[in-house]
Amino acid sequence: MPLSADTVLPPGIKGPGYDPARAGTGIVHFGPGAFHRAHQAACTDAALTRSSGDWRILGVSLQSTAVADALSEQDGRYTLVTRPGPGSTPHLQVIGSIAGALAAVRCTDGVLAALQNPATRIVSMTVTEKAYGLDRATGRLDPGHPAVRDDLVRPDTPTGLAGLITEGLRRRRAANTGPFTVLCCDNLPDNGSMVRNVILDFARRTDASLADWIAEHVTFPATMVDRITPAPTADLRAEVADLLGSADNAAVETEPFTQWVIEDRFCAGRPDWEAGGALFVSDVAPFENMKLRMLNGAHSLIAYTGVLCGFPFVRDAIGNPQLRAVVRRHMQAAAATLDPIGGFDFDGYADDLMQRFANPQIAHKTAQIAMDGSQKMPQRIFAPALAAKTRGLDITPFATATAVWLRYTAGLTPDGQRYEVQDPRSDELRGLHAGGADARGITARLAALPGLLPEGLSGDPGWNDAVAQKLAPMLQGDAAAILDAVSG
Ligand code: CS2
Repeated sequence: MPLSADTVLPPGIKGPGYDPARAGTGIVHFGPGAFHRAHQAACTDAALTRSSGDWRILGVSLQSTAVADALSEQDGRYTLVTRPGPGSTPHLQVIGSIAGALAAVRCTDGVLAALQNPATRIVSMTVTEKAYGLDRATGRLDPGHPAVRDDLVRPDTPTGLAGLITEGLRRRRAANTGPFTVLCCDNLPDNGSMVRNVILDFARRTDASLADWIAEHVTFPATMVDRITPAPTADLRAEVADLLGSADNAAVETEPFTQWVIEDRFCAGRPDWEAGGALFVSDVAPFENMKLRMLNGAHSLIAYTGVLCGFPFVRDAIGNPQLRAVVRRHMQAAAATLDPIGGFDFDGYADDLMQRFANPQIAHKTAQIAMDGSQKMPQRIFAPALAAKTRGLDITPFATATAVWLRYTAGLTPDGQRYEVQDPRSDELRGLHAGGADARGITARLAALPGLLPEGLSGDPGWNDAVAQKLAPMLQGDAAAILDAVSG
């Protein structure tokens, strides 16, 4: 029997500390994947336990149907497995904050009805960097993004994120049911303003007065989200079935650490997310930059080196003394590009990150993190590189991370294994290598791609030299040579 609202949980496994059936739905969340279930949904569960309220979540999958099906079959219930690390047994908890789930591809009407429902007061999302339809070069809507292009033609039957939210808001305005808060929970800098720009641009292209209404009434708080959550595996499902006595196709596994920093600007109320540890602040940017540059930047460095040099999981890369030292050094270089946060010690943060990365119970695939580099490198590596340059600091750590990403985009390990470079700009990235293993040519072609490097780097011979110098030995050598170039 699959897990459901009626499952009697075995002793020692905690279920919702409130009656989910009595808590109404107040949030529509796009992208109810593993990260959302380990992070915002778990935090909402804590909020409902402490303070109750009509804040359960309707999950909406934009692309796939599998997650929505798994959650629907289980009345939204799923197991959160937390793995504390060496010598500790995993902790299992069944979460009740997800009320249901829809797949937008087969239920646009249902999604729009939920957005229109006055009970919906927050629309949040974890859809990954590439789903927003953001033009990186202008910071505005990219009308050529496939979902945006289709939705601009038929704005009343949208399927993409910007189209759905804009149509939802149009209906709210028409029905006079007031606005909802739009809460971006993806790893993008200034993510509140980013999603605001995208929605306002989309609205302006269909109805200028709607754009004005949104600008006046809808709030778009910025957030920083953090919890390392590997993609769920068959092993996880087998372990959960064994311990729970029920099948659970929506189980997720994660680390104990969780952080959510949120700008407190909610136009229609919010849950008591402090109960789950959320921190409400007036300016998220310092936290966001710290996390993007130190955690995510180091992750990207590990991911590309890992795929090329045979470290399938982050913990394996950290287990290698040479790479461990490089990663710690990268965090230090990233920290030096940040403005101080009062009372916060970046060194201590880096030490904690190293421990989190090393957690032997967390099997976080380097190949998973390596995906979508074109969407991740700008905020993780290029922004701190420019900040380092401006501050007169050494740019080499960032040039190194850029070089190993470029080497990765060749799609071939040094021992001849091919892999797919999964990236919305994969054609352009493949094109970088069209002239063969010529480090200067590859670096120059990268500098010419729009919306990737800031001008302060793409036109800087010092930067391009530093990248090409690091890249050259990586193109010629074996895994050891790549590791040497990364650590040199
Ligand atoms: C990772 C992140 O896949 C990636 O790109 O760097 O998902 C990372 O695990 C999270 O941001 C941690 O909070």
